[in-house]
Amino acid sequence: MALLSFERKYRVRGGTLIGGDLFDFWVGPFYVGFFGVTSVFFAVLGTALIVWGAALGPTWNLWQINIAPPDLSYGLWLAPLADGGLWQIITLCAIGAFVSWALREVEICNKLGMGYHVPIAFGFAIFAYVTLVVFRPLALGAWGHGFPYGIMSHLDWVSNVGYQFLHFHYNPAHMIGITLFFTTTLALAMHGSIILSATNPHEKGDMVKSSEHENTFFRDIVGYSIGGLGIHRLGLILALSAVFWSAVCIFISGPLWTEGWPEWWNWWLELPIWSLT
Ligand code: UQ2
Repeated sequence: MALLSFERKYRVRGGTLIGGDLFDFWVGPFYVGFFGVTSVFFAVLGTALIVWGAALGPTWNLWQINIAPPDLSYGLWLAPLADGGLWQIITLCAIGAFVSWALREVEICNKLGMGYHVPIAFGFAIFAYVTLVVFRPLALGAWGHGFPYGIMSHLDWVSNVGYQFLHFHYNPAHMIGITLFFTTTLALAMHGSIILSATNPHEKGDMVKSSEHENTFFRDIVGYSIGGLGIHRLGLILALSAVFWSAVCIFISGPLWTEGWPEWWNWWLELPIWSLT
């Protein structure tokens, strides 16, 4: 793939976290680096193990292929390959590939003199995944609490865990997570619509409007404009908070509370302040 003329200026040497200049090169449009090598290594190994797991299973139907975690009876031990061991190694490969990719992003940020917002944001997604397949299974004492790798099977897992906890209704972290997801969609809808409406002409031949038009629209309608940079900061914090509270929601379901979440709120009724006798 051809290098765009201005890209040469930004393709600078250095900024690597490990390996010095050894892996500091590009393949076509792609920066390699030490973590490019480890990304590809873990991704290829993990994918090969998934195909191996599929070959052991009863079906090649893409929707039904399933790599299950070990039975709960294996606790936190290593399981035989065909009995959940593949799931364990595939999980390690996935985490290796995700973390490698995040660190490759960090090296590219260094080269460009950018902040680390992108790798930090990706780190929240990695954190959510690791919460599901490592932190929560550790807290519950068995790898079998991780979710199975399969298109239908992981949906079944979500459904079953949902029933187990009354669909998380009245889980306080669930409430906060939902509120943040909805607010994220509201913010993006407001942002996307204001950008399109300021960019597209109102009448044929109109000029593209400036950011002052955007400010004025929101000041006229809600009395406040957060600004062009502000809306992106707000969007990022809303999205990352939604991911964070989702992870809290599932982590506390099981390790901290095993009944339906409505009962959790009995702490309020059990406060000593109500007993007047
Ligand atoms: C804004 C602004 C933008 C925007 C948006 C707003 C010019 C192009 C969407 C308006 C945002 C506000 C009022 C905050 C809303 C708060 C929540 C919690 C949804 O002012 O600057 O830049 O895109």
